[in-house]
Amino acid sequence: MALTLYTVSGAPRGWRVLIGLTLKGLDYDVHYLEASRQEHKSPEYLRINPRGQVPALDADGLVIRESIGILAWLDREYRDQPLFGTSPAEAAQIWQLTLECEDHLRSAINNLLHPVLVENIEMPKTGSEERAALEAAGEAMHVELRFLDDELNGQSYLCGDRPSAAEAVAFPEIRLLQRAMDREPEIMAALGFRNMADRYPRLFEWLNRVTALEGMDKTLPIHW
Ligand SMILES: N[C@@H](CCC(=O)N[C@@H](CS)C(=O)NCC(=O)O)C(=O)O
Repeated sequence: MALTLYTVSGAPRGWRVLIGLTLKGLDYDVHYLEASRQEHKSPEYLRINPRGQVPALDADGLVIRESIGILAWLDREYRDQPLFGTSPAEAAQIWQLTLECEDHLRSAINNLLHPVLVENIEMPKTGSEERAALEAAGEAMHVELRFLDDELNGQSYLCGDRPSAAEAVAFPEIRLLQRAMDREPEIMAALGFRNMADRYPRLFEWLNRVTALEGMDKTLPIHW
């Protein structure tokens, strides 16, 4: 089956699907859209996804949108290397964590990294409303990192000993955080994001473990 993924370089939801395809060892083509040129809002792309969002997957003419829906479809179509486990109990655990990451982790990352990486703000003055908002976003992010670090206690991956859909959803977010720490070290350090290995050692090891999985390098944003 010919699989073509439509995404934007670095878009975390498209990245999820790239990881899902990679974990399953599937061959695929990627059609990168230029967000700066609004290609995801072009009439051609709106015929693929009327919401003008990425990702969308074309599987021999069957077009699927919604990143987690695509992961679920991949798992039904291709049974090897399951993304959602093999037993009801495993599926429950993986769906739970996958949706928690989609909800809590995604919004924590967005609230923190939008001002830091997209708006490129300077560190706001102590006592200002902006400073309080940024510190609150940082603290909400720490809550999520602590949560994931605890989940990794005694296991290699978020839901056990094999990578799953939870990795596909969590990895892009944590990798984006690492990118922000590399690109804006001062502001991130002021918010307590200095060295992930010290504060979140299990999560740091997990990040390295997932990074080292076969084919993961090809999922990284092409503009990095
Ligand atoms: N729930 C959708 C959300 C898709 C989404 O918001 N994608 C972002 C990129 S990560 C996008 O296309 N943003 C551009 C826009 O909404 O105009 C999914 O998980 O696929």
